[in-house]
Amino acid sequence: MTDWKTVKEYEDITYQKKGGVARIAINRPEVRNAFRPKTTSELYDAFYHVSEDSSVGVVLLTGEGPSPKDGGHAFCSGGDQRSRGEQGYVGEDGRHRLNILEVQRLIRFMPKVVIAVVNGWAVGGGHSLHVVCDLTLASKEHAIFKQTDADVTSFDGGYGSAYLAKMVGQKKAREIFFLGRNYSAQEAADMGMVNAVIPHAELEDTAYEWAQEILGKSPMSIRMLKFAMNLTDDGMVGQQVFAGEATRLAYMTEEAKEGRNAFLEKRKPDFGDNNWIS
Ligand code: S0N
Repeated sequence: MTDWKTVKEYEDITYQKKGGVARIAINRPEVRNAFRPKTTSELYDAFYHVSEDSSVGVVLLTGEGPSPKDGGHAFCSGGDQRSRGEQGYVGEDGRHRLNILEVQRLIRFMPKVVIAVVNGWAVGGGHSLHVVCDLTLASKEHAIFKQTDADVTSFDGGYGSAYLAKMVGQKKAREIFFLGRNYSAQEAADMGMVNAVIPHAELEDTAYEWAQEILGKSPMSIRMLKFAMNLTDDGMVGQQVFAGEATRLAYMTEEAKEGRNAFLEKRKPDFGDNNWIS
């Protein structure tokens, strides 16, 4: 697809937009799209920017490639092990961070659908990224799912593992993490962590078509449904996010306008006599 428009220039990622769809891709194919602190800061910035863009309803998250070094395909191979310090991943400012978790939270809590377009390796923290996305589409030929967290002692005990277990079941999730094997796109689909297996040449077009189908739906319904499905796994934060949308809906009522107007006009509110609906 060629007619994507660049929204913002970055060093480690690309961020484009077309027809109500944004495309954010990690652009470090020479290291299988591993993320260093600069990458996660840029991902955070782009996801925050798109979350504020009311013309976008669906975000595709993918990896650029193939690698110029050897032609390898990757969605993301997790935290860049060369940037790993004693307390986190070390950025140019010398500070240790685990800020991929902030990116995960943005994906989880944004009122838009995020689709992981897994074009190659999804490994370690890259595997966790696909888990936290709302949907996953995977390349039939190149997607490989693998959890190396227990090999490199850099483990995701949050969405990457516990939420994965809700998705594929406890036994399978434990197998994925405890054995660290490779799984094909079809095996991942059979387990319930991939929505569809797509021939590689059609992957991005198919993701765009899925996005267009979603964009035809009621935006309010989509975000209420996303937050409703998140709620039971997200505790009080899940309730807070869902309740925020309920408050937004309440603001649209005559009752809410009367409450605001009465305060501004320094008078007692008149909510009417027959509004205690059953
Ligand atoms: C991806 C793998 C399986 C690909 O194997 P393949 O195709 O044989 O390629 P290689 O020759 O191995 O790699 C090509 C070049 O890319 C470099 N490279 C690959 N991955 C990384 C990486 N993660 N960091 C740095 N460099 C990487 C290779 O070194 C090679 O470079 P050259 O050509 O110069 O030799 C295979 O590469 C592999 O297994 N990679 C490592 C995967 C891994 O262990 N990732 C880290 C796992 N852990 C996390 O990601 C946790 C991250 C985290 O931040 C976190 C922390 C707390 C809570 C949550 C999280 C979270 O998960 O988000």
